Amino acid sequence: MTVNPTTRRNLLGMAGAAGLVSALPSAVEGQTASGRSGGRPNLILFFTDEMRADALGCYGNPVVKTPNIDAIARQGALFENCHAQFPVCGASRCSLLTGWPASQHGHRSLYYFLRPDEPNLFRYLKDGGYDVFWFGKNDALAQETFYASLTDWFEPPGGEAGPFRGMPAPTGPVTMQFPSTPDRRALPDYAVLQRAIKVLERRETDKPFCIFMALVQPHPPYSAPVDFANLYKPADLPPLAPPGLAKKPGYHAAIREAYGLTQVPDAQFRQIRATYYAQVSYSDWLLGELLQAMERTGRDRDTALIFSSDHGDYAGDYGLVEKWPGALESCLTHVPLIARVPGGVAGVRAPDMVELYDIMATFLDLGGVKANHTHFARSLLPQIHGGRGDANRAAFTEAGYNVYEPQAFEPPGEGGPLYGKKHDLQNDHPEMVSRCASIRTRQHTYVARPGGQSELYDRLADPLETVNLIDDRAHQSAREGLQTRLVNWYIDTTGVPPMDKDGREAPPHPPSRLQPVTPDIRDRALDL
Ligand SMILES: [Ca+2]
Repeated sequence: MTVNPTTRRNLLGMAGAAGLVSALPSAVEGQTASGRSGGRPNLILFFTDEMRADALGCYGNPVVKTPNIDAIARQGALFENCHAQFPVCGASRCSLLTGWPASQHGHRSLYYFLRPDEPNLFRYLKDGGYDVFWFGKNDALAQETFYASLTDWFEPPGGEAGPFRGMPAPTGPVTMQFPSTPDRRALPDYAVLQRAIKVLERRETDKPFCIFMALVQPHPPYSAPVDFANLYKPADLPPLAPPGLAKKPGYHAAIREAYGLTQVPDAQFRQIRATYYAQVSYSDWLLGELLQAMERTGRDRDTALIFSSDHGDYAGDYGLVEKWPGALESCLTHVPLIARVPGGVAGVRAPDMVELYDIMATFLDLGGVKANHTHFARSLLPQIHGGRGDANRAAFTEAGYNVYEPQAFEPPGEGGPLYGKKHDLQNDHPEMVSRCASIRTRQHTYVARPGGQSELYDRLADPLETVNLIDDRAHQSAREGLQTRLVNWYIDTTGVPPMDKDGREAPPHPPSRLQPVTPDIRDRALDL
């Protein structure tokens, strides 16, 4: 029998979350569950993949049920305007862990991760005395960086594709819709959750811990466990941004053509959105399981929990699915960021612009660990404790890659039924993934795209970014102000030197004996 999570499981979750609200103390005081007194908080980053901020109840979604996420927002601080540094996994996560924009070290692909000579949040925490656990997908550290940065790690076998192995390959348009999966506990994210709970239960150490839960949901394929799959009716959803809008970048039409999406009716895009929302509710259920385990182990009292995601998803907006490496729509950049920190003020809603990599500075601040590199992330602890943010701040996001950096492209002929056409399109038409950069203020989105269509939107009047004002004379001065600020940001943030220094003198030892050693000279020496 199918269990409808709204009628049973979610109600239990809501009851549990409501209990947590009253049970959560306002500060870390006295003995913790392990007997560790006071000290630095444990840290958990519950990091979903491809979660749009506007898909959550606490961010104003009128349909989606996210009782557990909403609960931690009530207990902590919700950042209303957080944007990622890049709309793609690897690049976004490299920024998250360094506080660097992609332009600082060229982390703008799925194939260049943080190497041992680059800084990362987790190595700082490990060097600072934390046990650091990484459970879930990677997409951020080069393999040789793991040992120095992490205490332990676990990647569920089979990865993202695991639950869909054995299902028939989809034919027809690339909608990325798959059938439901049978068991909510058989998905990789559930295995990640179990590993995290094991850390919560440990009693044998006084070291604080940091757990990075690098989850897969609600990443496509659009498919939810069967008892979530029918939570939302397509007819009940708010309108999607329509396809065929004027002055949109070329990849809108190119993707729709290449994927066969021009044949897909609006009703099917709404079904995609409904399934995506079901996946969001599944992620919320996982968080509820974690919250219950934190309460059971007493870890709710000494653990700072941050909920966020690496970037968003089209989920049917503009007649598109998934995401695109050269795209900068707000549905891809605007991510949730909620922090429930012991001692923090409950119910904060911070309206100012913040950036995803602020998580790095916030965790370092909480852990009392200093970064040893110049970065641009800002600690969010002032807002978490009820203070004001920076009302003049803007958020910057970069995307894309150009033909002179073929190493960044997703390889042609690979990617299978879901991503094969994506790979081929960017290789056949590299102008569709050309480099671009954006600045967002609370009112505007401005996207500079030298190799394609630039964009300007007034999000207060047009939150779905449907009317491109780039050529509108009435918005000329706003555009010029944003352009100047974007250039200034590049001037200010690009190419910072490392902290260690090279001596200005030539090295003390000359290179070597300058006389060349030919084979006959070598042989004569060997024959003595
Ligand atoms: Ca991702």
